[in-house]
Amino acid sequence: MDQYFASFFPKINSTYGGEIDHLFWMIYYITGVWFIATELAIVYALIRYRKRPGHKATYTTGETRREIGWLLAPVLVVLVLDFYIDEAGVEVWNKIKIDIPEAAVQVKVTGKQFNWEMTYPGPDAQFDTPDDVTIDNDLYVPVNKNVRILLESKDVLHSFFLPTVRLKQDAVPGRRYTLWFNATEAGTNEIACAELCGFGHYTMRGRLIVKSDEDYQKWVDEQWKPKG
Ligand SMILES: [Cu+2]
Repeated sequence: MDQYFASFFPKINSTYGGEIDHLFWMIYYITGVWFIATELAIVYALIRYRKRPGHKATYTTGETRREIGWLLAPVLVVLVLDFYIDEAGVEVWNKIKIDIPEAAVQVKVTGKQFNWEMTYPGPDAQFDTPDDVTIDNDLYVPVNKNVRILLESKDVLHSFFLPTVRLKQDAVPGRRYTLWFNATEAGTNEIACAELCGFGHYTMRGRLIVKSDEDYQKWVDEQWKPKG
């Protein structure tokens, strides 16, 4: 079943993408079953207790044990399922947003009206030094390596979204977010802004370019060629 529905999503290109999709489908099925159950109950009640000659409406206070049971039992089941979803979600949340691993590459991503600035620290691995290189909208990373993203915004709320990686994070002015991912397949993927940020919001489209080790090194050498 998951395989069938998975075709609605872009192909996963990260180590943790499968866990995000698993959470998505779990919540989808749990809420889907409850949606159908409640709709069926409503339709049943509409037909069973419809207006008919000789049937008087009764007033229910919901105070008898039986009535209270009917209210509390579903609440309890929903609550248990809710905690179950929370528990499963926290694990994935910690892995992706809290426990940031050591990374081979670090890039500062700055959202602004209306593009993404990808700033590389250069050979000295320090930001805000003369060897920094900033590229608009294209994010180059090596395949199968941990990449650390420092996310900022210059003006308004943006949302850095890598659909194939299954990573999405709001960029709030004045805050810096540390994110990470590890892409598992070389190729070009989409970057989008997932927060309506002004009239040019739709133009905040970028490319995540995942390169093999060799190609990535070539790209690095190209960017930081010794001058002279
Ligand atoms: Cu934006």
